[in-house]
Amino acid sequence: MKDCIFCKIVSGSAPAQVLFRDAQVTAFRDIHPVAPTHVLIVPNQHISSVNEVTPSDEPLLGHLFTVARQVAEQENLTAEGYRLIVNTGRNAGQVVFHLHLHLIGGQRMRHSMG
Ligand code: DGP
Repeated sequence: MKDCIFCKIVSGSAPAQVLFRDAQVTAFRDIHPVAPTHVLIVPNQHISSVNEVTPSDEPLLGHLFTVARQVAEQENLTAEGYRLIVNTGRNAGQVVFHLHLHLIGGQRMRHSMG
């Protein structure tokens, strides 16, 4: 989608530290990391948020989690653990309206969910 920064990263027209890319999913480092490891995992196709997800997206979203697991392994996070976050809409603080999984790890996190 025109003017979507994550679509530009997916297509290679905007720079990012890409860790993984295949036909369906791209993973790249967050520009403002909140922990030693902070990776964003996005579907290559533009889905604005979880609000726009449909049953036909289920294989894609399953793959998103498989890639999250692979990136967690690559980043040596599996043993100590990590957090996956999907912000949806204003109250959750979603800033980029292209669905993404935050993969955060490398430090002990507070248990707060709010
Ligand atoms: P969210 O609040 O869930 O929409 O998080 C959006 C994240 O995207 C935020 O942690 C910062 C990151 N981000 C925004 N613009 C860019 C960019 O141009 N490049 C990269 N790598 N990350 C970005």
